Amino acid sequence: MAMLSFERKYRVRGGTLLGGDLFDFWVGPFYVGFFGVTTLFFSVLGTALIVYGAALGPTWNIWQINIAPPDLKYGLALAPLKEGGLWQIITFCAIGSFVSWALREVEICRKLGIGYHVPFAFAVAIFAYVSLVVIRPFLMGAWGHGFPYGILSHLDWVSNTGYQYLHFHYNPAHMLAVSFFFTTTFALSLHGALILSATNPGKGQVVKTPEHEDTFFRDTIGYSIGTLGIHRLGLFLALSAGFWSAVCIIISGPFWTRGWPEWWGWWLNLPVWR
Ligand code: UQ2
Repeated sequence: MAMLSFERKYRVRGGTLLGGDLFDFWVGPFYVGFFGVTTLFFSVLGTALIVYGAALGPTWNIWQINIAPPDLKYGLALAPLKEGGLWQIITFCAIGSFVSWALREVEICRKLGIGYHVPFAFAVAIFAYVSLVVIRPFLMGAWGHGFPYGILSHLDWVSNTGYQYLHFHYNPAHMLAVSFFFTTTFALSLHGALILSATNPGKGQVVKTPEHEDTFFRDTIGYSIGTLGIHRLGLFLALSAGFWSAVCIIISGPFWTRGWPEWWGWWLNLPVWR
């Protein structure tokens, strides 16, 4: 693969967090680094263990393959390999590879001298996953509260966990998370449509400028957030969606054990209604 002239200029030594110059090289287009090695190690081992777990199971049906966490009776201890121990090691490998990937992104940001927005954003996604398989199970005292690794089985887990709290839509943090997810898609649809409208003005016409983009929104709603602003808003909305998703599941169990509709009793019990 040919190197871009830009890459020739910026493929420089340094910026590593760990390993110094030892892993500071590229394989083809890919930066390696210490964390490239650990990403590869954890992802290959984790994937192999998933395939092994599937081989132990009753089916090769891709929808039905399931690698379950340990029974609740094992608490926060290590379980036998075929009784959830596999799930525990796979979880360890998953977190190991996700965090390695984030740190490899940090090293690349340091080389380029750019901000850490991308690894930060990825860290929020990692936080959402870790909430489900480490933080909440830990707070509830058993790894068995983690979700199972399987296409249908994890959906069943989400459904069952939701119904344990009667109606998850009454969870205030869930309300915030859903609202942020919807607003994220709204903002991206506005942005995507606006960019394409300005860059595809029609046959024979010249591509339009950001001033045209600003003017469209000033004419329609009296306000334009601006070309940089829309990306700040998008990042904020998307990270908020992930953050409140993590909060909504961490508070379910460790901090609220009854049905979520009941939580709103504080509102019904306000002295102003009496
Ligand atoms: C905008 C702008 C962009 C955009 C978009 C807007 C030129 C290319 C989409 C319009 C966005 C607004 C007014 C914010 C909407 C608020 C929410 C919460 C969805 O002004 O500047 O840059 O892409």
